[in-house]
Amino acid sequence: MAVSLTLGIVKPDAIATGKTGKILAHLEEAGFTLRAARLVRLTDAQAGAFYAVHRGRPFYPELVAFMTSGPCLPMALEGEDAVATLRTVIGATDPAEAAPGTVRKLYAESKGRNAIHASDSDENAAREVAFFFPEGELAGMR
Ligand code: IDP
Ligand code: MG
Repeated sequence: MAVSLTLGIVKPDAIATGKTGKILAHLEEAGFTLRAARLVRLTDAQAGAFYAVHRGRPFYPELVAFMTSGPCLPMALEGEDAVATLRTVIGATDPAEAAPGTVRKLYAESKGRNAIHASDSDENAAREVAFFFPEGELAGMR
C-alpha cells in the first residue's frame, strides 16, 4: 500500500477535556506523520458545508451545534493506506461499539461527542484536506 493523506479532526469534546496531546501521540504512535494542523472555531456555515453529506439526517443539527461549540483541530495526516488505517485506529462511530485501544474507545464520550473525525474514502480525504488546507500549507510536500 502506498503512502497517502487523510484528514483527521480532534473534535471540540476532546479539546475541551484536554485530550488533544494524548490523541496526537496515539496517532503518531500508530505511524502517522502530521503534515498540517490548525486550531479553528468553525462557523455554522463551515460545519454545515463540511458535513453537507449528512444534511437531512436526524443528528445533523446536533452535529453542527457540537462541531461549532468550541475549537477543533483539523489535521492532514500522512501514512501507509492513510484513510483505511486511520478509520481502524479511531474505531467505530459509537465508542460503546469501538474496539479496545481505539481513539474513540479511549477518549470519546458518546456517539455524537466522539473525540475525532476521519475521512472515509480517498475522494473525501482529498476534498476534506483541501477544505482546511490549501495545497501550499501542507508542510514538507514535494
Ligand atoms: P463517522 O464519524 O464514524 O464517519 P458518520 O456516520 O459519518 O460517522 O457521522 C458523522 C458524525 O455525526 C459522527 O462522528 C458523530 O459525531 C455524529 N453522529 C453520527 N450518528 C449520530 C447519532 O446517531 N447521534 C448523534 N450523533 C451522531
Ligand atoms: Mg463519516
